[in-house]
Amino acid sequence: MDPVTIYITGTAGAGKTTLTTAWKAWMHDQGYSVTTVNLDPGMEDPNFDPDVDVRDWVKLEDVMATAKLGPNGAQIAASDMVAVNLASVRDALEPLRSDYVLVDTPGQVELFAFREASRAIVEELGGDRSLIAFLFDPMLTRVPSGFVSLLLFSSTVQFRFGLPLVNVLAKDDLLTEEERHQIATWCETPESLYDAITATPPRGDALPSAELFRALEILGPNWNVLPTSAREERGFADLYNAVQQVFFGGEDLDKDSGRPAENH
Ligand SMILES: Nc1nc2c(ncn2[C@@H]2O[C@H](COP(=O)(O)OP(=O)(O)O)[C@@H](O)[C@H]2O)c(=O)[nH]1
Ligand SMILES: [Mg+2]
Repeated sequence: MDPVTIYITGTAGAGKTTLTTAWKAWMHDQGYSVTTVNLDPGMEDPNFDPDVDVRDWVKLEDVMATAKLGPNGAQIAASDMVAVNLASVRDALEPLRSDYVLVDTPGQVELFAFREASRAIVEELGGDRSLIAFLFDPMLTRVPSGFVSLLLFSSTVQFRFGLPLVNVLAKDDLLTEEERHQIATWCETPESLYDAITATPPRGDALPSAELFRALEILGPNWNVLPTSAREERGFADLYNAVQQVFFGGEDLDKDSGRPAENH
């Protein structure tokens, strides 16, 4: 069976790289077979040691030097060059034969979500056993307008890729108990989020919050945002179960094979 490939995406600094490392360690401890891939040509995190690193083929600093581009232009050029080198990434990944592949995506979400090359990357790397984990930044999530904006953003990403998507609240150790409870309530009862977002009237000709919320309801996003903390190693079992739910309908996996246990 082909591996389940999970693309970890979200706004810059949301915690993608840290979560990729911590979740891999957790899966490894549980006895699941997992590998990590770095798709960020600009990755400079010394704590991240991916099994397959696109920087073996495309490095942001090299693109800047050879194409004489500034960091922004080079990031765009480099993310397109990743697509060109994808066969090499796949060839490096193939002999590792894991059941799960965690893919860390470029720091800036738009380089993954809004570049045409990314669709080709996802298609070639994970095919129809791909899933997107969209990270919610805790500082945005705790504010009603930030939370609604991230729900809209994650729906946009899901729409772009046409893939299953799991919403993940990252770094929830940075939130107070009260904030965590508030976010959980918004997830469980969207009406409470409606009340929160309509409490402040919009200024000038800003889009009325109530209308925006109705649009969100029609979109029918996944309201559930799974709380995690890579720092405190929390939430990984729930995240893993959410992935299971998508691909195996929630069956237990056999710890030796990482596949659904046959006698269940
Ligand atoms: N408190 C806390 N900080 C975190 C956590 N995960 C990541 N960070 C910090 O958030 C910053 C950005 O993390 P990083 O993984 O590089 O984000 P990325 O740009 O989305 O890949 C770094 O300073 C991390 O140390 C977490 O679970 N808790
Ligand atoms: Mg990163």
